[in-house]
Amino acid sequence: MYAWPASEVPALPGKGRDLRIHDTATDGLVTLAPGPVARIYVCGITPYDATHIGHAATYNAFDLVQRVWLDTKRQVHYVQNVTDVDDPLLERAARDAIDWVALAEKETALFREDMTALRMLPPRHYIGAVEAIPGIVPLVERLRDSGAAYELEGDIYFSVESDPDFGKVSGLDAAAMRLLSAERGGDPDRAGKKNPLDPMLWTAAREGEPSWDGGSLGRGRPGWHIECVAIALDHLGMGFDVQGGGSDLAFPHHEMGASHAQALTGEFPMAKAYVHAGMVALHGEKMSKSKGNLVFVSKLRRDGVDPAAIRLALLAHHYRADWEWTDQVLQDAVARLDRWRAAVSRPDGPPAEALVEEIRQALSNDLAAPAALAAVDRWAAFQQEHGGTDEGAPGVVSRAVDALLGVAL
Ligand code: 5CA
Ligand code: ZN
Repeated sequence: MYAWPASEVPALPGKGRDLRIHDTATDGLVTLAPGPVARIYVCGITPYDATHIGHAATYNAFDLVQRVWLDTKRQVHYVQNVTDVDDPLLERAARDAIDWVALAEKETALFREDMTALRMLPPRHYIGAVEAIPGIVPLVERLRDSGAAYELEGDIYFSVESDPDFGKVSGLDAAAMRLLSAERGGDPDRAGKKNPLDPMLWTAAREGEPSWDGGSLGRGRPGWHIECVAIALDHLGMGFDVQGGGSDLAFPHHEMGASHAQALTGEFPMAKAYVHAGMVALHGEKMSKSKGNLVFVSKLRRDGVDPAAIRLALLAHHYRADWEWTDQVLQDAVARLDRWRAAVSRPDGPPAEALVEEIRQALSNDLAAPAALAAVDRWAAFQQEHGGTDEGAPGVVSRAVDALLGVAL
């Protein structure tokens, strides 16, 4: 699939610091030391509804990861998927009596527009589940042939017990896993499974549902976790730097993905850091397509909200925090954007070098965006009150805010 256009990332004087970031698997901070090309996989949308602020907040976190790496003069190899066939998409299409392909295409197109407006850097490879099927089938065959997977009434399940490292990503106990499995796409109560947690790798063709040729697996469609593993291994290979998503993906999605990859390659972990963003709520509950308590990025844009203000609203919260979207959050961001724009609209101002270093330091320390915003706030307030004589300082600030925070002033 094609992704979306890249906004330019201005080069800054000097060089950024290596990223230290929280890894869910070790529940601690790790300093990543990627090679000249840093590798990141971020789980993409299931396109059955428009991009909401929760999605945007999660993609904002991983956009910052890339901006920190780019500032260390590395290249970034970024891969993202689109879960363009899965139960929730098919269910929504059936509910609304529309073609599931048309629904997926429409919502993916809107996602691209939202990402472009928010200045999120595009993935180098943007891969749909459907187009990944030819790569998924041989992996499932290998898992079955090696005994890590088994058949149940035509469906193929992965056996979590085949992986000695199972549980190491989320660190959850069996009871918690079972609850989350039922909530998040699993089927722990299906009779005949070896372990209730075992996830589906290949769903045999069902009446009225789309299906594809699965070679020796028979016709069917891919499971959710193997989709991301196949795409990640194909485009990045084992041991890439970051796998990212919201905290609701730690279990089962990233746990199962690590297990599939372990069974396929004998290695753990698939990613050096498992990075998870907090959940954004609305009216006290996690924003979710299934609940419908959503604030859409596209709706805000249609209402005339500057995408840079939306971005600042996201940046005002630490990526690991769970937080609540309110009108006040947006108003504060709009006011901040006005202050910053006024401050950089003059030809000179207070020196900017220390500010650039403060932003760098904040972001390299587990993406502390709120601290970066506070530093820019202080510079802008000083400019407002006292001005300054450094020619070109406002330009430096403007480029730093663009390059490191993705906000165009
Ligand atoms: N297609 C799969 C990943 S392979 C999926 O989870 N799609 S999604 O559309 O449901 O979510 C896309 C991303 O947004 C995921 O990383 C998810 O964790 C994140 N996300 C969903 N809801 C929220 C929320 N309320 N707050 C923050 N992030 C969220
Ligand atoms: Zn995924």
